[in-house]
Order: sequence, then C-alpha cells, then structure tokens
Amino acid sequence: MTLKKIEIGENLFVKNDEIAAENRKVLKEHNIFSINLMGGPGSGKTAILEKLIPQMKKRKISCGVIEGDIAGTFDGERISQLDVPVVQINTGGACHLEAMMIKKGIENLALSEIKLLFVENVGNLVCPAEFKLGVDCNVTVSSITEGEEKPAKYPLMFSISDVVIINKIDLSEVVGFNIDRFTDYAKKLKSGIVIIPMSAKTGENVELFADYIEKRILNNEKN
Ligand SMILES: Nc1nc2c(ncn2[C@@H]2O[C@H](COP(=O)(O)OP(=O)(O)OP(=O)(O)O)[C@@H](O)[C@H]2O)c(=O)[nH]1
Ligand SMILES: [Mg+2]
Repeated sequence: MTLKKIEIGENLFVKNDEIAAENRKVLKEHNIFSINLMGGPGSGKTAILEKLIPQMKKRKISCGVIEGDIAGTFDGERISQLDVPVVQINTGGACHLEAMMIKKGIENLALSEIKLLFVENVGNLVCPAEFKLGVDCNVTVSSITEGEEKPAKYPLMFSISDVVIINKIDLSEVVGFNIDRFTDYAKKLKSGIVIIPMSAKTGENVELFADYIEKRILNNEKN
C-alpha cells in the first residue's frame, strides 16, 4: 500500500470542536466506525494495530489507519506492511492530534472502501484527551511497565475512554503489576469502562478487543 504523508502547519489549529463534529458527520455518512487509540509513548499502540488489523480482516471488516506522530513515518510504514490504507500525519511539534488533522487524513482515504478507521494518536497520556476528533470510541493503551497508578495520575484520558487496554502482560512476572489496583483507579473515574489485559507480543486477548469492536460496529449499524 502507498503511504501518504501530511505535514501540519500552524494555521490548522482552529475551531477544533466544530471540525470534530464535521468529521463525525462525514464518517457517519460513510458508515465508518472510528477509534481513537491513545496512550503513552511506547505503550504498544502500533503493536496492537499490527495484531488487531489481521483479526479484523479475517472478520471481513476493512480497515484504514491515520497515524499521528510528531515526526517520522516509522508507524505508517509498519502499518502499510499490513496492506491497509494508511495516512501518516506529522504534527511538526504538537503533542496530540486535532480535528483538522483528522479531516485532512479522511480527505486522503478512500472512505467508501473502509468500514473501520483507526486513529493512532501521538504518544502522550495528557494532551490527546483534550482534543475531540469526531470519532466513535476512545481507547487508552497503558502498559504494565508504566505502573498501576496511571489512571489516578492521568485521570482525564481514562475518564473519556470507553476501553482501557493493559498491554505487555507477558512481562507481568518480571515487572510485577497489581491489576486490581489499576482497575479500581480506572473504574473510579468511569464505572462502565471496559478493561482488556493484553499482550500485543504474544497476541493474548487481542481477539477480545476484536470482538468488542465487531459488536460496536453491529450496534452502530442498528442505530
Ligand atoms: N513485551 C512486550 N513488548 C511490547 C508489547 N507491545 C509492544 N511492545 C514493544 O514495546 C515497544 C513500543 O511499541 P509500539 O507499538 O511502537 O508503541 P507505541 O505506543 O505505538 O509507541 P509510539 O507510537 O511511539 O507512542 C516496541 O519495542 C514493541 O515491540 C507487548 O505486549 N509485550
Ligand atoms: Mg506507535
């Protein structure tokens, strides 16, 4: 797949919420379910997509990806290996994606060929939570190497998320991680939050996330 790259200039940082609403409308018109994947740098967002996208393909759900990074096309190149359309956005310094960047990304994708759009936000546990993008579902990836108190220390991101993935559980024995404590902190912020322990390395529980997404797509189609 060809990889498209977009550089973002300063004049784009305006009217975020209005543009997010426009994005939502365009995606709905095309019956696309969209997911904003957030989390700290290196938590495993791209690694999860690398395991998840083949699962979605098996389920005949065609994917597109918008990759957000401050610089570089590393993640875009990794995703393009999966033979799905991918747009790499370089924010040129901003530590998060904004709605205008998603609008640009959407304009560079063949929307009629996509049923599921993943947006991988810039690796950061703070700023991405402050900017609406117009997507259907927010997911935070928190890996066990970051510690179990992350929801309590970075509450906004967890409180706006539908799903939290606790990644790198293959390292549990070495790292030591109290999953109950993490879960308590997260549920205090949002009681209905869905928590999926996962290993993007071994693939453990990636199917649970694929099941969740498939259900959300079916519900979306009903409404
Ligand atoms: N052991 C282990 N390593 C993992 C797992 N998931 C990701 N990694 C490793 O963690 C590192 C970062 O993974 P990425 O997928 O690039 O993380 P990311 O969140 O996309 O990073 P940024 O895009 O830079 O924010 C890589 O070395 C991965 O191989 C996992 O489940 N277990
Ligand atoms: Mg990444």
